[in-house]
Amino acid sequence: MKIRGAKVTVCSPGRNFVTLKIETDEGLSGLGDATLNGRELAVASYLSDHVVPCLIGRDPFQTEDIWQYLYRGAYWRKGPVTMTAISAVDVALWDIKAKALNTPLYNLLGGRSRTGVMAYGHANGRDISETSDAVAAHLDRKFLAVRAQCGIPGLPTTYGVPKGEGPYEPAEKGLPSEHVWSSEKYLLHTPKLFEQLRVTFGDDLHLLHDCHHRLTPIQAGRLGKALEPYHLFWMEDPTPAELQEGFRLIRRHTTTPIAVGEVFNSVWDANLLITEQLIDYLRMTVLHGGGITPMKKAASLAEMYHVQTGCHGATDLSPITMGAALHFDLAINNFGIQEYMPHTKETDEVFPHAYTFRDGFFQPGETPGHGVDFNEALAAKFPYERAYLPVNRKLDGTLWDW
Ligand code: EZ4
Ligand code: CO
Repeated sequence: MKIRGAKVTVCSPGRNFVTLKIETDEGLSGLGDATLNGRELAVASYLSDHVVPCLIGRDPFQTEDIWQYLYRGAYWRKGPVTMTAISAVDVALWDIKAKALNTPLYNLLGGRSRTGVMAYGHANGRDISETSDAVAAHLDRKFLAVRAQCGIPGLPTTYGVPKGEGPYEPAEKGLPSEHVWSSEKYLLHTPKLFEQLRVTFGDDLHLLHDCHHRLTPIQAGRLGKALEPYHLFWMEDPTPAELQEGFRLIRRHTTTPIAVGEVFNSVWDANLLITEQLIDYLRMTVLHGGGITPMKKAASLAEMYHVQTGCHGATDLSPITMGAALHFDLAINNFGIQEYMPHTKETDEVFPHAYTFRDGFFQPGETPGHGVDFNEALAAKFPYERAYLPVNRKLDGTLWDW
């Protein structure tokens, strides 16, 4: 079998997605997601201008060699644009391979290691009572794990909290909006949220929280310590992780489990975090982490150091990534939890998929490949629309992490 061609499509059925379809001379095709929130067109160009011409004529079964060809062969290594593009190729090739062998992808990754993939949903609200209602709505839908975020008194808006009605979507149309931030107000308010959630919902529910890289390590240590009585499943992205050593300081102060890595694109972003056991969950994905090929390796390294996976699964990861991630989650031994945010109805129609959710767990489905399809004709009705994540400033205007 040989790769005959590949096509990149950018569409916006509610938000922007970049999709790669690789076609073979035997009629089989595979799909990969290449979406990089707010920088979609850069990855589309990287693929169509620089990668697709190199794929023609290659054997799609050579997932390892083609990955190395695109990673080592480019000379310029790592970085989110490069690694997202490589991921799209890698996931599409694994999809082709599983389809050719007529088996669901998880069978090529080790087979079924568990009965289902536990996922957590997002409960957001402008205040504690709204967030509490959102948690209750997740319990009605049988979620066993919920991430809770809420607005902070004294701050007009908070990232992660919807401004209007309808499901929450991190990117906003047009140029970036701005949020205002105060770590002091946040640190005072957040323990009150979790105190109330434990009073209302008891101890069994898994509760998670995302700090969006906004704290210094010592502030993160303080928050983790304050949250210990409410035994969180994890505290996510407590501090920016470019300085991996910074997590030593957090670890010295708290036993609250730590998750990090949704912005990582290489195991080299997490080598110290893993080997010094500074984190409990690695959030790198098959999308931004360069595909299934390197994620298998990163997960194996993590397994040796008691680190589990907790793949990022926000709406900017297309259903193709969700499908591929669920096969990965089902197969590896050190899976921890999978994030889930609902896509729009239009997105689900553009990407018909085999995965299903029931009683707190996802199943990737038994369709050969990763089980996610792409309706190109429908996608053409939703052209690209400029959209960005918001930026975040402290009360005095200083640009800060989000
Ligand atoms: O900010 O997906 O845990 N989930 C998150 C998301 C991310 C966006 C970035 O593209 O933090 O909301
Ligand atoms: Co996050």
